Amino acid sequence: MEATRIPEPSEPRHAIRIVGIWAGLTVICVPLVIFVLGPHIPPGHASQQSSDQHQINVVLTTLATPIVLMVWVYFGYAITVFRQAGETIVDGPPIDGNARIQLTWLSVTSAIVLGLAVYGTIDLFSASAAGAGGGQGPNPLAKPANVGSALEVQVIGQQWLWTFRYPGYGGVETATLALPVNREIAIHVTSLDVAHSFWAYELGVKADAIPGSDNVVYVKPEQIRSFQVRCAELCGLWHGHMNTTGRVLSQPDFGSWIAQQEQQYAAVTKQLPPYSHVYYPSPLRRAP
Ligand SMILES: [Cu+2]
Repeated sequence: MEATRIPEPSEPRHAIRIVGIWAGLTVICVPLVIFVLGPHIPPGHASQQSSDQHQINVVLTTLATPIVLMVWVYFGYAITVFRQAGETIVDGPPIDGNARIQLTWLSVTSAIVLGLAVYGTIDLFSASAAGAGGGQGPNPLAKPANVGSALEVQVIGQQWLWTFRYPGYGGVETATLALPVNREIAIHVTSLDVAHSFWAYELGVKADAIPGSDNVVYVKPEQIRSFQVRCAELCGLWHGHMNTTGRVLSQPDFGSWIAQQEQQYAAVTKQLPPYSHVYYPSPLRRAP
């Protein structure tokens, strides 16, 4: 009975073949990922922040491509070439470690992970990313340079709708969100009842809406267009309906829109509590 299969002298150099197939596919696929798939990777270019996230997603997908190809090529090669032809199942030779493969594997993966950590940290604080805030409370670490001149807009979540407040325009509260293009905007996100999450994915913006918290995100819209606003935190029965459509307007259009809102809601604005970064509505005064 044959215990182990001794490789024939004519056995092909499998490793060289596998690496050759992998290298060929990598040379073909990486440019395809960058130039063909890349432009379609979300979240697009609606704002400075979404462009930056788009670029990072393209970098990550490009880096993942050779790794995925290596897994697929090895898998395909193994099931094609190393397939057991007959009935007998024979163990492979007992291999106890391979220093060269282990060293290569550890150094390549360490270089990728550490390189991405440095790249991500530099990008987070760079002028081009402009600090998205990230909804990390009232004083986020990464802020845009011109944070002082940002237009403040408040997003208020409640079961199950969003309202928006503009403290620079008499504290008017609106049912739709409009933002001026090419202007730094500081979005202050809070909630009146339970945890929600304000997510405007085309703008590259997401922040938790927590009662009693003021979570700030920064965004600079760069395209005149509409965008989706969704709640991204399960917040009760009608969570799935907690969405609306926001608009990025030209600066003159935004000026006339907000003037119209101020006029239309003047009587309501007088009844609102003064503008604040958080509100504590009395539970007794809420609708049953
Ligand atoms: Cu929700």
